[in-house]
Amino acid sequence: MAKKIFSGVQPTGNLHIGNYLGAIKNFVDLNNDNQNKCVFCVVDLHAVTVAQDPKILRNNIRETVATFIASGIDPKKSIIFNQSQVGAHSEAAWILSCVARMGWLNRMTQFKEKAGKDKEKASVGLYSYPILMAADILIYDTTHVPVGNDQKQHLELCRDIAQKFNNDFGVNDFFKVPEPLIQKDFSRIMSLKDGLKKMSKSELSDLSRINLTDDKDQIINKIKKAKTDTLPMPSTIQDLNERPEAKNLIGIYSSLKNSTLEKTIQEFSGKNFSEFKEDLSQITIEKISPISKEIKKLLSDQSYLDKILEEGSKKADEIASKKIKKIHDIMGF
Ligand code: AQP
Repeated sequence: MAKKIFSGVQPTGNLHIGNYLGAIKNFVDLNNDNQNKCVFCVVDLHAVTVAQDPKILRNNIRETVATFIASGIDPKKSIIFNQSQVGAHSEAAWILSCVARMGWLNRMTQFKEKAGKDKEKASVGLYSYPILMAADILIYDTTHVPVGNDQKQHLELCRDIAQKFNNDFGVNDFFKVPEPLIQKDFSRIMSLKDGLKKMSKSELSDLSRINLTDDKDQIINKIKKAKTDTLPMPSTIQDLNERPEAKNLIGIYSSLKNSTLEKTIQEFSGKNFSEFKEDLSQITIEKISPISKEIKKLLSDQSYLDKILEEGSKKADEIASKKIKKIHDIMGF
């Protein structure tokens, strides 16, 4: 069945192997299926929910586009653009913020994690971020949203908002209620320093993640220093219980190999961790280095990247502004 796909990545720098395995790799597969209509967005309006330096933000927007293309998304097949260039996102977000309920937003765990202890000082945008995310998705009549596991709750909220709008205005099926596309395994890659914490761009320690721009030596060094425990490599899945760091590294290896945890466990059962880490470094370099080389090459041609964004924004605007006109009509504007 033809799917309408939408997903976004924040241009907050340091795109890492978690973003790749949890989301971008999946975008590439969806882009390659000719039946799908894909829209991939650099969500710069989401990025400014925390302070950004404008010059760095502009570079990060280009770097995110370069990462999409270097990973295998074809701008001739999929729409690639940045959110701020299509006004319909902000307008729909305002309208949907009048549909969403405070109680729904109060349950969002990502806000609690990101705002930390001092919620009073967090931006209002950080709090209402999931409504903008719902707007992003709904204005393209999206049927499927490929995301990492951390976005599951926001997607459920998006579904609730779509249904409430349709009910409130008696417009059955006006907003399509989108399905999440979350990989069964490896949809949450954890920090190399703490197997209980998500690998994240904003984590201060660069050793906690493998960036998609890391070179061979950086990858080897980070994997060598990655936290493990004192036990030998597991022989069964059950052996991974209570061993979050080992599970994470074995998960990364399995995902890069397009294999399963079970097969990886079989492959390394009885061996020691240092042997496994060598093989993990090798497969990571094999998969990530071509992407990182291509990112660097693309970044040397800024006008090409800007052109992709400009053309993508025009195409996205054509679709989104039609939906906004219909929303105006429904709401009596
Ligand atoms: N650790 C992860 N494992 C699997 N998937 C992940 N994603 C992010 N981290 C992991 C998925 O990547 C896509 C883009 O994420 P994003 O840039 O929009 O924002 P995020 O989820 O907030 O990512 P980070 O890395 O944690 O950024 P910061 O530190 O800036 O908040 C999404 O589909 C996400 O699920």
